[in-house]
Amino acid sequence: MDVKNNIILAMDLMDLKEAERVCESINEYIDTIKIGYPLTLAEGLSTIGFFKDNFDYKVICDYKVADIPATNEKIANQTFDAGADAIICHGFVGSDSVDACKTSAEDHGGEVFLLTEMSHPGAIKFLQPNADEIARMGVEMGITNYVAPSTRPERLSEIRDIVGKDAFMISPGVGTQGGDPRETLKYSNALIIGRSIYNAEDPQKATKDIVDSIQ
Ligand code: OMP
Repeated sequence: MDVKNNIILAMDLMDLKEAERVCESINEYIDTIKIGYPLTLAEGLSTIGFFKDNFDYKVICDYKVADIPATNEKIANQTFDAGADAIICHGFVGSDSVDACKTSAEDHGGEVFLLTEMSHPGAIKFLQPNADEIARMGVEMGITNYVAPSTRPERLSEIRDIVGKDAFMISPGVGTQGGDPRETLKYSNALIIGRSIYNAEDPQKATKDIVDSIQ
């Protein structure tokens, strides 16, 4: 996936009008948006089409899909039928569940991102000990897109070594969670940034500052 300025906006505002205002103010810097449960549950699955029709964004649906294969397939099909370009799925559920998302993505001409280790402190207990295995599973399955945490550059580096230099890796945790944009981009292809932009007093300036800092 080609991401303008290597920045993906994590749009977790729960009011579509507010989200639209933020997007309008930073449109010159952004061409890819990630939406998740907050906005989708508040405003509906049609928000995917809203961002595609009004901004021509690539839309990554962060539904962290983590169910049995049959249910994953239904979730992924609904997501792609609604116009999503990509879906994020969890890896800890195993290869059969991930494969259901991957197959749905292929059937719809979309992409799947495999979440390896998460960015928050709680991920250290259960996810971190298994994250390398999850990444290796992804490689064996032929998955080329990964999510890994900007809050732990040393782990980013290790996960990059596993998935290989040609994999496309995107990283949340920049800014509010403590991750550093420049450090993250040593290993990752793109930054996922939410609150540091949409909660900023001036989202346009906040985005421009980040863009300037990584150039
Ligand atoms: P901010 O912390 O506000 O920049 O938002 C980060 C975004 O990335 C949110 O939408 C999170 O749900 C998401 N995220 C993480 O923060 N950590 C992860 O490990 C994985 C994700 C994700 O899958 O995008």
